[in-house]
Amino acid sequence: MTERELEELRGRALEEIEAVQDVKALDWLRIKYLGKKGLVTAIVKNIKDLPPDLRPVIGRRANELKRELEELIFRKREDLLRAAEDEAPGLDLTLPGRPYELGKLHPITQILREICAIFERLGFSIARGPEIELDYYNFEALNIPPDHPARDMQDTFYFPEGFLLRTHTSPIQIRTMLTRKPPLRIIAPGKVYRCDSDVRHTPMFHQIEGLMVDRSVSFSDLKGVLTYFAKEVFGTETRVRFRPSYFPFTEPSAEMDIECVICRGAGCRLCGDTGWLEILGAGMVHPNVFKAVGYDTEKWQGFAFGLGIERIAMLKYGIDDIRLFYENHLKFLEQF
Ligand code: 2NL
Repeated sequence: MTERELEELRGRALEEIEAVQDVKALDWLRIKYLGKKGLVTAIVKNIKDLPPDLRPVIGRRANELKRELEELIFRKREDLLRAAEDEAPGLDLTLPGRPYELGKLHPITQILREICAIFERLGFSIARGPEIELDYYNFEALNIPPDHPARDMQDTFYFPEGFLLRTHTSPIQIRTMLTRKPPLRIIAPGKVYRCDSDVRHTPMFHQIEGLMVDRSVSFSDLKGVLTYFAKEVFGTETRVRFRPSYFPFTEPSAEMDIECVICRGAGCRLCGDTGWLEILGAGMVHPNVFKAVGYDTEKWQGFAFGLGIERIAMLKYGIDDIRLFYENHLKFLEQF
């Protein structure tokens, strides 16, 4: 083995490594030159058989060549792997990303917010309160007598120690009146609970109540505000009517109907051939309620109203089964 032969071997190795196209072929080259029985390995092994004067120089050059080839093969492997990655079929970096499935608000939440927004435009602000209530705020302060059917175990969910699940959002208004002085314009949205379950009733549903208290609030203010509300939700063409009614917490009391959304007054199955649909109850706040919260009935007057969100949503969208809101079928929910 001479220096020239060693140089020729180096030249061939460099050429072959340069030309190689895949990792497997590169592996074969590594074995060919640097493996146990490889060409460079053999030279290092056989140094002892060379004439003594050649040993140092050939030995050094052979070891240098070994390290050079190791380094070269390592780098070549990296290049080949990177190139293979870039060309891998099915990886197209220019493709647009997978879009997120955008979630949306539950239809009840949508209508609830829409209705709140209508009253906020009229100067009402949103008040909230606890869903677990005391008998006093839910019934007593609202002039609901102890023998009233709503207080029955069959109608209200009771906890031990005098707690209950609120059956309407009126206790929010009682709490607000107890902590704030009139004049007052609030709406009280939220979940309410009643022991009731069939095609038209779920044990939990949503309500919005409203309350306006000032020095000279009249029944015509009530009619004006609620007529505006109905036309905002169901369309400006929608006619409304008020009928006398009864609630323990208002006097006089009324119910408001809208013209049937299906037959527009002609009479159909939805409106029971009356041409009208009941959408809310309302009235002038009963003096006993004002007395319970310490408001001077000579000075202050007010109107209040209450409506069920599910009912409004069902009429607006033509839904015939209230339970659909709570079954979590995406096919239903995605429509809103
Ligand atoms: C209905 C009827 C109504 C009220 C709720 C109310 C609240 C206070 C004082 C007086 Cl603090 N009234 N709320 C008044 C009339 C009717 O709801 O049918 N709701 C679904």
